Amino acid sequence: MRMLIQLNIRTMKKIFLLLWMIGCSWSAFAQSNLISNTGARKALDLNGKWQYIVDPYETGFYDYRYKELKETNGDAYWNTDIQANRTEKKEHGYVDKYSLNVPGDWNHQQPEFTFYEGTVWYKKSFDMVKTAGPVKYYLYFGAVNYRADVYLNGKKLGMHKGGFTPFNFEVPSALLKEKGNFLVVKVDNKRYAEEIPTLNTDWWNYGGITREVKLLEVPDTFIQNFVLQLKKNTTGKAPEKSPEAEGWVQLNQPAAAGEMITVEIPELKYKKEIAATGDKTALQLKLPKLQFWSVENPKLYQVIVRTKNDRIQDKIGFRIIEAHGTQVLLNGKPLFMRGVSIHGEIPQEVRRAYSHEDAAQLLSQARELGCNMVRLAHYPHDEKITRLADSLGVLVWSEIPVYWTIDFKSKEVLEKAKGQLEEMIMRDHNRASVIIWSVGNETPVSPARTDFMHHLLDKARELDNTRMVSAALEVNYSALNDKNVIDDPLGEFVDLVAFNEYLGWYGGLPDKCRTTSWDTPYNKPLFISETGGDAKGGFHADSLTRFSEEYQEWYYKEQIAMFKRMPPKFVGISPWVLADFRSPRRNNPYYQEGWNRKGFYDDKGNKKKAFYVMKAYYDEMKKKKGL
Ligand code: GCB
Repeated sequence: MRMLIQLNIRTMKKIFLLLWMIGCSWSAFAQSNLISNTGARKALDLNGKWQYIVDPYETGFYDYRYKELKETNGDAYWNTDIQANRTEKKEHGYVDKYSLNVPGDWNHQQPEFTFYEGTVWYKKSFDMVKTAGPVKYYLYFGAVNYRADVYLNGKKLGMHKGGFTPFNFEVPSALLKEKGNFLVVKVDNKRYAEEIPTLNTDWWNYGGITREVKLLEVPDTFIQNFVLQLKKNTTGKAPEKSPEAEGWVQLNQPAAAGEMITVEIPELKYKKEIAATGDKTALQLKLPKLQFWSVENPKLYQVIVRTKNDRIQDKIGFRIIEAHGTQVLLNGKPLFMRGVSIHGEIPQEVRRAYSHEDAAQLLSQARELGCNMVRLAHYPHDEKITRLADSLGVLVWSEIPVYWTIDFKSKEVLEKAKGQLEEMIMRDHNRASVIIWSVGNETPVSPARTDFMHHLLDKARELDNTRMVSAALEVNYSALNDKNVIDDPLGEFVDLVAFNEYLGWYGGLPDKCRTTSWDTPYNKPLFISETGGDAKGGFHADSLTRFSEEYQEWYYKEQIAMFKRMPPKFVGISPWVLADFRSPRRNNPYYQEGWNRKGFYDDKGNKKKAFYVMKAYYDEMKKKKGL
């Protein structure tokens, strides 16, 4: 009898194991809903050295007939321990000699990776202490470029595409061991016509696990995400002293009957209890008198959200941003954006930016230029930079890589773009610094493209109606005449009409600016989201010599004189670009050598002459317009 019971328990255990394994493979290609604010969660840091196997032919993924290998296949890479069973034939394996740092692109870590586009298998072993009691575990990735297939202890957890946004997969607790977990990620940064971005970009396609990795531990029922922002304003007036805030709290599963959610802002002595409804509970709060977040006073409040089982906190600034008529108002006051466009790259080390120090370098360079705003181009940057912007009082334009010629006719591509948009917004919707969600850059006008972009703008508003939505529009240089009108049909659907112009670099000489004017038929604020010309740092010549610092200096002098003649609806600019950045398209053998040289700073961090011209203009504008 005892034997029988034991047998039954053993069989039941097996059945249980089998059931969750089936469940697991069902969810193999579905991403768990994104968990936000992960810095406030208990987590095991999985950064550091990861072993790797470079696999340009994807031998670990396809068999010799190019059929996908099943994960149970003994030849599969992720189960490989090269030391075990020495008589077995193995043609791959992970050893310390082949290691890469995570976070970090692979390109800058080994010379043979500089131009690499393909598959690299990453492997990390880790131990952990499992918490007794009802908790859940999630593997969280800040970003992997571009496709990540994730396996733990030989079991596939899921797949994610999109190189600049976070994702997480739930890890069944039974799959985790206290010792010797074997985590493998197949990373593939090949470019495809039907992906986002597509085949063609003017930036380096850095591959790898480019942002942080961690194993999150959360309560069984937990707060997956919450947002609290001042209620959208359409009046053009300054917000009330005791403003209304709105948002929601998302749980990972429906709340128990009668469960309450508490929102607390200790510094304001504010506390409110709200009855939870299903898995998403709306928040409508009348806050006490507070200090508004702004550029001069980036005040953040600690906001705590609690349920019976969980507690999460974030630092949130409260402000209102609004496009009103032809102005942009920050807390009811007209704003002139002294911006600069930034790539998420550290040129001195020829690599992707990922750390707090990297964010500090980029933002302090922008602030030295006199900026109150940055355009984080052309993809969502690391969360550390939007968080730092919050605490420094720098305004942010955040964008998805819908860049140039995406396949606008494809529904699947639209879904991919929506996915990236959602991940960007869900990560950063509590950041006061973020004032603009941009759905793309320089997309060529056609009915299919306008429809595609319109869908994205609608989606951005549906996800977050408290910020402006926009896109960087393009100017057709061949049609340039002295009076240029930005009448792109997408202008009807954006809050801010933004356009890129390179008059004097791609079109004519800089003195063309003297006779050129810009306007838009839309009764909306007008913003120049890019302008610039190349200069190789340290190359001096007369101002007519392209690629010299003098040419770039002249370019900005003429541009600035033109800005001064812009119509009153002109609300700012984000010139191209803060620093020189790597691009496979830029191969002038004297001046570029794989670098786009339009930076105010060169690749060593030196300021070019144009820096001082732009800075003088920004100093003047700050005096004139404030903030
Ligand atoms: C643009 C693009 C930007 C390029 C830049 C250039 O219009 O938006 O990604 O890098 O021009 O340097 O040509």
